[in-house]
Amino acid sequence: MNSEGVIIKGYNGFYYVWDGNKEWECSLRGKFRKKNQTFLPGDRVRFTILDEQGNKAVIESVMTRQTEMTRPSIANIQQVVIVIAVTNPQPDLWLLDRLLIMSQFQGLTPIICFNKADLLPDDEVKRLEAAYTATGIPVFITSGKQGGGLAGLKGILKDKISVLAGPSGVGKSSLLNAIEKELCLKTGEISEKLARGKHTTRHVELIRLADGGFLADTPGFSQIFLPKELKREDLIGFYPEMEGYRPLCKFNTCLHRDEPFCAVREALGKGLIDEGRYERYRVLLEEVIREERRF
Ligand SMILES: Nc1nc2c(ncn2[C@@H]2O[C@H](COP(=O)(O)OP(=O)(O)O)[C@@H](O)[C@H]2O)c(=O)[nH]1
Ligand SMILES: [Mg+2]
Ligand SMILES: [Zn+2]
Repeated sequence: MNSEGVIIKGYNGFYYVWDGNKEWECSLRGKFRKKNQTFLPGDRVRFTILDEQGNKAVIESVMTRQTEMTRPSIANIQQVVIVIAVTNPQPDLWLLDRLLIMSQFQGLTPIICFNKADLLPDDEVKRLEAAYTATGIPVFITSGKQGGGLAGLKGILKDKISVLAGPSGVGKSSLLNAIEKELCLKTGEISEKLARGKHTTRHVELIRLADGGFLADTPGFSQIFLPKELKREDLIGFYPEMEGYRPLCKFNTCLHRDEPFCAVREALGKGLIDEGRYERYRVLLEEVIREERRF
């Protein structure tokens, strides 16, 4: 009998495939080994059932990947949840803006999550959120520790393959554990990871969500380089709240620095664009220009 599903992890030469109802331990046909073809979590595969009771099957074919992400290697990611702590560690808005550029550049939908909201007064959290309201990018305020704000976040993760990104220590693994715990309570599953109390980020794995969809954890990182192919005049296109003004600039080569009749700067002057966002744009623009010159 044939079926299809999504690889949620590879481990010890087996691939674990979720078909919408249960998990199958799948081996590979020899032809894949000969071709040295590798499979990633997120890959959609067709498989033949070998042992219904024992949940054993063999993978027959893999469908074309829509997206492919490295470090960690995951196929068919649709959304990137960029997690930033409102404090402890201090919010790194440079990294947030770089990740927003990167994810859009790769064709992935960004989502912002300001976590550890329990540690900061509401008005200060609101101020962080306000800088990103005009972007139209969804912003969630959460506390992975106390469970606050998780309902909204879970809503947007439904039926999608999403990945958590952001610096280390911001609470990515805690968020994942909080979300997975609910799945286990709902389905009565016993998770080894929960028994151990903590996720490890060594094995790349998609975590099933209770309402459908998958979420993967990633280890933190502190540095993100902008894509080498990014051109100076295209950078503004990754600032959703600014790019709408670009066609109104007098010169179509405008980089929105100090050119006359720049509609982006006029909007900034009217308070329609967040100053911090614009200042970081200016610095990242110089970085893009420096990179262009190196090649
Ligand atoms: N106060 C508070 N602490 C949190 C929250 N989320 C995570 N933490 C703590 O922050 C630390 C880092 O969390 P972790 O999930 O490992 O962060 P990761 O490196 O991004 O995966 C741990 O000590 C957590 O208990 C939160 O929402 N509120
Ligand atoms: Mg972690
Ligand atoms: Zn301009």
